[in-house]
Amino acid sequence: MKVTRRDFLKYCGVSAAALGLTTTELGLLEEALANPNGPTVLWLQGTACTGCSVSLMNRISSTDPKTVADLLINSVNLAYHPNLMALAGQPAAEVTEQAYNKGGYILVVEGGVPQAFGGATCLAWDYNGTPVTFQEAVQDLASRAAKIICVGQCASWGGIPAAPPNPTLVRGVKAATGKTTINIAGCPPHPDWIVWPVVQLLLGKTISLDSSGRPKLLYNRTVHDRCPRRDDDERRSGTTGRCLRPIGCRGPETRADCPSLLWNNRANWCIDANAPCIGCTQPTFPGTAPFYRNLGEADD
Ligand code: FSX
Ligand code: SF4
Repeated sequence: MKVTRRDFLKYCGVSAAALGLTTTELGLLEEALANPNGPTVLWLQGTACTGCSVSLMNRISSTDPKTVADLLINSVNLAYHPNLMALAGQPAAEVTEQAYNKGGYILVVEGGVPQAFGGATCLAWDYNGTPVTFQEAVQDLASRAAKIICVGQCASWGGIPAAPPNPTLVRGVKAATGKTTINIAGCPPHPDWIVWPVVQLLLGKTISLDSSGRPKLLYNRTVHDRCPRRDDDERRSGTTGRCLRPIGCRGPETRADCPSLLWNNRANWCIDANAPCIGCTQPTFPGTAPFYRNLGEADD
């Protein structure tokens, strides 16, 4: 099924509240998508689990447009994505070269940048028979990008691949390139968080970032702020003792709107599935402490 710009707009319309879009902005987005000279999007994947792409694809599959491939290739000019594009090898690498020569594209990076061993532990592609490391690809393409969006913890700050002892010296894109990045935090990020900056940039909007490079509008409140298991809410609903703080919930310091947005096509979210928040949108994630505290060690 070929998905049209109208389908993309329909998706944005359905998710307008989550994406922070007004009716006027949806109209402007329609104009932006109709512009054949709209920005090209290049999506690179480095050291990561591909969960960020999977998260995005999961969201799209339940409603129109049906697939993210259709959405991005036919509506936004997604010129390069290792999992979604039909091209591979040299022809795929040439797509990035053409975009580089033109400049002004949106560079989306998923995954961290390993810097040990000359970056040789993660290769982006072969070009004329020569391997190009992910580090080289990111540094080159970042230099001529209009904007850089880091999707997930790994691209933003290194994430799980950079956890100690980090033998391949994985770093986030800003640390590896010195460029300002828009960090879409989460391991993985919610699909609506991933679409949001793309839509904002298509609309020509400026994205205001917090001190960690996360869009303020997406990450302005903690999970704990809106958690239905807070003591006062619990008292109101006549239940008690459901707060997961005793087993290590990181909701009080973690910035995300999971309690209102919900996950898996709005089916549920971690805490309502009885799992404590593990703080996956914080720059310090995963840290060195275990995600769950044994109740035998609980001190509060
Ligand atoms: Fe990292 Fe993406 Fe965590 Fe995985 O690929 S943010 S390991 S869920 O998904 O980069
Ligand atoms: Fe806060 Fe976590 Fe308890 Fe919810 S479960 S009230 S986020 S500490």
